[in-house]
Amino acid sequence: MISTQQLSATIEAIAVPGKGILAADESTSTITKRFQSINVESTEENRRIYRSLLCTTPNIQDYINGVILYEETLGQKTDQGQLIPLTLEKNHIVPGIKVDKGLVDFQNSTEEKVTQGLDDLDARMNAYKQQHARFAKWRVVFSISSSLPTQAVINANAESLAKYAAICQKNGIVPIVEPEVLMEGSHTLLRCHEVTSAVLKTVFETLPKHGVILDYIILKPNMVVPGKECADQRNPEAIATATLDVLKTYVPAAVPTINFLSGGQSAVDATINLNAINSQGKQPWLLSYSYGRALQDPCLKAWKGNLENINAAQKELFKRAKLNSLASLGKYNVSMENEG
Ligand code: 5MM
Repeated sequence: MISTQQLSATIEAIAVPGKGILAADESTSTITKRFQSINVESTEENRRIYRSLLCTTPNIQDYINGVILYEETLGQKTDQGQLIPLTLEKNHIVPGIKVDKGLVDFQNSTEEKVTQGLDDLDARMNAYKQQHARFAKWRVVFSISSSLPTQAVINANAESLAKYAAICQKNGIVPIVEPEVLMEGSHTLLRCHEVTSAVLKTVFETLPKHGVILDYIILKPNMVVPGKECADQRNPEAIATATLDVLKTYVPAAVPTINFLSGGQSAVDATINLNAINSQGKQPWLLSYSYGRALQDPCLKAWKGNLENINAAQKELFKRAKLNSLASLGKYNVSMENEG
């Protein structure tokens, strides 16, 4: 039996117009790659300094009301000696936790992946709650080629998302449901539309079969975009139209908020496209952001692992959060990139 009181309170705290989620839940191997790009060693202490920097950015709560953390960060403290999730809570930002355990090959394929971590998930939930997490995240990924993804991998990933979401809700934790169609490849916008449709169709057929209540989930999908190597990159309006077409066809209105991933779009492109999506009239759900790279990249580059750069890095994060907040309201203009 699901007690909806906690789920409802968390959704009310997160599904707020003009606010979005920061994805700061890179696994150790992913954050190590990010740090390598700025020549910083990925030690536990450097990861603590960096995640503290993100979570203590002055006034970030004006635009960010949820942060997805990695398990390690739940137990780390700011320089002031306060646990990072508690610092977030104090600033009216809801702490969340990545609960999947990463990707493994699907059956005999090396090209298709499924997500692992279900086995001990129910048992882990209680510990995450004790550590102040009120929502969770589980990501599945799909590569596009002329023959992929197969319906078999779509079914397998939809099943894991649904089982995860049901376990979260049973424990009073709001699940972020993240089915990501990857941007790698030369596929067209139309092909991404086709694959994203197939994925969301299956996901929303599967969630109710496992008793997941759609009113208490956050959907974190990709935007419908052409592959990175596609010659025809299309304009933001075409991306917005294609994205909304898929969402309106497959995502029930009961879902309160859709928070897009950035998926490798540049920071500015992710803002421009979010604004275009929110410039096409009122939709049944909020349409906001849960970006990782598109919020963090300029901040990471400004930080460079140097304590003296912390203020400059926080200013970069604040700027991206503010501009994406405006984009989530359809009030962004690219000329704002050069202001302030
Ligand atoms: C922040 O990165 C998240 C964790 O990634 P790994 O499991 O690969 O370490 C990731 O799930 C992220 O939340 C999504 O990919 C969305 O981030 P982007 O950068 O695409 O907005």
